[in-house]
Amino acid sequence: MTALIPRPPARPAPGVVLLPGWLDADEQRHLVRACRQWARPPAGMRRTRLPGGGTMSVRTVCLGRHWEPYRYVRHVDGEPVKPLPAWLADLGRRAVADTGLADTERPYAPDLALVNFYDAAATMGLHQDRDERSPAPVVSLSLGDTAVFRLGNTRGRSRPWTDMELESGDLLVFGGPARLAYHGITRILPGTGPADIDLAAGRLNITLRESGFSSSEDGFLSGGEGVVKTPHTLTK
Ligand code: MD6
Ligand code: FE
Repeated sequence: MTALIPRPPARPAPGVVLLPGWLDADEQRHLVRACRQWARPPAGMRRTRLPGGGTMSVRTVCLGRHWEPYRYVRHVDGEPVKPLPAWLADLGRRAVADTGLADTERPYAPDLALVNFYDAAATMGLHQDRDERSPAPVVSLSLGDTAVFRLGNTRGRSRPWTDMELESGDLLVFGGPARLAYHGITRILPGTGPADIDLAAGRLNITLRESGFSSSEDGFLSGGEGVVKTPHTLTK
């Protein structure tokens, strides 16, 4: 919802920048419609099964590389993962630039995205994003219902933490000393999303990341799967 009082940019921790309302309604609608296409099979949106036997409450579709606990692969159910469109990588680059967190030495070059859909009951437990090898920031875009995002610390799942609301159109960039901070979604506030972005209910979150893996390294060229834990270079 459009705030009556504009929310100012925030820097809740070193390396974390929130730019409220970074996406306008047209951009949000475009992203929602793109997510709807990506969600279709093959390699469409699904609930992720956890090794302990549980199932995540969010539904996920990945672009570029598929995340499964706790690695990135190029195929899902035998189908190739959909590519990450260049326009979405460009959007990620612009996002990082706008937060001032860009690395002057090296352009931000995301090669994968996770798209998560939350219904009113979905949450995401406190976790670290640590299956990437690149230290580059994670770019997070929120669409639809407002979520309560819990930003914790790098030591563990206990306090201190800061709760903040992520509204539709908000950009959150997560990098630097916070890159490995625990974080999660404690709840969704149903009915809070904008009416004009073609998302009737729920919340979409798109995170863009640099895997830090070369395309040959994860078995793509050899046709296999799984992350090979060998040193890599940051050259393409
Ligand atoms: C979400 N986001 O907003 C979940 N991870 O639905 C994440 O897990 C996340 O927003 C890394 C960086 C930014 C994020
Ligand atoms: Fe995360």
